Formats: sequence, C-alpha cells, structure tokens
Amino acid sequence: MATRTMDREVGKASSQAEQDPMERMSRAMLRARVLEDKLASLYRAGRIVGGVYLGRGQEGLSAAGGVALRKGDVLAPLIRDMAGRLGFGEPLVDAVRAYLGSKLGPMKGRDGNIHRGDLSRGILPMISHLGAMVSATAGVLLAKRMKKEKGFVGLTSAGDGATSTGSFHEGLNVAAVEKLPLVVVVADNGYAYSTPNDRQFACTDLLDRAKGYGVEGHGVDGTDPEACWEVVGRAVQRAREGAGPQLVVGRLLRLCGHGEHDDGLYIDKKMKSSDRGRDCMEVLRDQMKSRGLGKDWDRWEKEAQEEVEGAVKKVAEEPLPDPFEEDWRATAMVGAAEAVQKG
Ligand SMILES: Cc1ncc(C[n+]2csc(CCOP(=O)(O)OP(=O)(O)O)c2C)c(N)n1
Repeated sequence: MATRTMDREVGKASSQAEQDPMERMSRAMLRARVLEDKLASLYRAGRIVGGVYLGRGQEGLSAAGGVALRKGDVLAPLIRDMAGRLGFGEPLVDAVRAYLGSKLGPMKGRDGNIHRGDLSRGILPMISHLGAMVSATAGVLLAKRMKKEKGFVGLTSAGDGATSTGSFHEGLNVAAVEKLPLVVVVADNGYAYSTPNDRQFACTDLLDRAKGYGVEGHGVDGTDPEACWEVVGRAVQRAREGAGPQLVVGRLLRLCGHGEHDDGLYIDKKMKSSDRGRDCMEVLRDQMKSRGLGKDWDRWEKEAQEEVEGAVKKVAEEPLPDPFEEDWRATAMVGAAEAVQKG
C-alpha cells in the first residue's frame, strides 16, 4: 500500500544500522557535485566525446540509495546517479576514466560515459534511462534467489517520464508478482526532457501507482537529504526484510538542462523559486551545520575538490584504446566480412 507519511522511528532504526550515514551522504553528494561541475567544464572545453548528463539537485535522493546498499547488493544507476554510484563505492577515478575514454576505465574506453558499470562491484551498466533497468535489476535478483543467495537488495532509479514506459511497467509488475527485494527510486523532477508532468500522466501523484502494482510506496521531499536518507533507507530495509518491491517517489526539480547541450529554459521559473526548486546541497550544508559539523563540511568539500583535480590530472595521462589493437573491433570486422561473403 502507498504511504505518504514518513515513519521517523523506522527511518532511525535503519540509519543506526549504518555508521554515520549522513557523513557518507555528505561526502558522496559533495564528491558528485564537484565532479559533475568539472565534467561540465571539460565538456565545454571539448574534452569529452558524447553527452554529459548531470544529477544537479538530485544528489540527496540518489546518494541515499547508494549509501543504504551494502556489499552483495545490486545498484543499477541512471544518468543522474553519480552521487548514488559514489555512495555505493564506485571509485571516482573510474567515472573520470569513462568520461575521458581511458583504456584503464571500467569499460576500457569502449563505451559511453553513462553506460559504465562494474559487475564485480554489483553495479549494472545502464542500458537505457527509460525503464529498462527495472527488469534488468529484477532479473539479477531472480538469478540470485535461484542461486540461494540471501539478504540481498537491488536498487534502481527512474525519472518521472520513465514511469510511463512499457519497460518500467513490465519490470515492476514481474518484480511485484515475484516479491523481489527491489527498490525503485523515482526522481520526479518535473520534466521528461522538456515535457512537464501534466503532459506525461493524469494521476495526481506518481506514488498512487504503487497501489496499482501491489507494492509498498513511500513519498519524500527529494530536496531534503536527511528525509531522503530516512525514507530510502527504510525502503531498502523493508525490501531486505522480505516485504517485496518498494516504490519511492522523491519530489524535486532538475537544476540543469536535460544534458549539458540543453539550457533548460523551459523549466518553469515559479517552480525554480518554490521549495521544490531548493538545492539539496545547500539544504544538507545547513543540516550538517546545525549538527555542529560545519568545519567537517568545509573539509569534505576541499577533499572532494582535491580528489577530482587529482583524478582528472592522472587520467589525462592514461592511454586511450587503440582501435587497431582491440580484439572486439577485429571480431566485429571479421564477423561483418564473413556475413558479406556468405551473402
Ligand atoms: C525508449 C526511449 N525513448 C526515448 C529516449 C530519449 N530520452 C532519453 S532520456 C528522456 C527523458 C527522460 O525523462 P525522465 O524519465 O523524466 O528522466 P529525467 O531525464 O528527467 O531524469 C528521453 C525522452 C530514450 N533514451 N529511450
């Protein structure tokens, strides 16, 4: 059933299970923001091939998922999930390697930046931003169950737009029928590219959809990182306990264009100046200050800047893949040549 209220006690219980989750959230969010600002400037400098898509304004919701997962779990991140990836333990240098095409990167410089993954860490490479990862994650969870593994959870994300695709529907429906330990975190950021919510779906709140799938639903203010931690942490806990799929809907606003090629001028100005348009980084900084962690925050930010600068410098000197030495290319060429010969 869909619940709109936040059960703070349950949220607290799950946060106690982790060691200082808000520090982990802060670090993941700061590292993601600093890294993405850097990637945007590298894109403008023409140093990145392909698109750059940022999670600006969505770091709190994303980080909560990564931080709530543990070793043995599965994360299927989307294009706005840099903070979740870092919270789950993807090395920041691997992200830089993917964007700059380093041969030493997780995809060996062969694949597009946002499609990177690392199965050894439980991170699935993204197939598509539009719902495909719901069924991919459900499939991995089903396989783990068949292998008699225990206590694992899989988490993936979806944008508001993705919730209206066939892939999303089929994936979540099967996960519900199978009662899989799947958490789907919907970042309702108001727009699917430039299409606003009221041109995408006719229900009042995406949380209403949880009921239709027969899964538990949780709503959260996605601009409030402490609330995100409590609600997403609780959803992960529920899935781990065997309560079946969990749908989390975080309301927030995308604080950038769809990608760095898009100025996002269509984003409603009133929405930008409303609570929905708050920057979760500023909200978190104030939350950390009120916990007496202002100095730590400044240190974490400085450390993030140094780490990002160091990673970019290091990766800039790494080799790119050489197409004439790559087996995969040769195999593709041989295959194509054989196909032509066979007619
Ligand atoms: C099947 C499919 N249709 C369309 C696209 C192009 N596309 C990529 S992202 C996107 C909008 C996604 O909106 P939403 O799910 O709300 O996520 P957001 O970008 O807001 O995070 C579109 C139309 C695609 N990649 N795949």
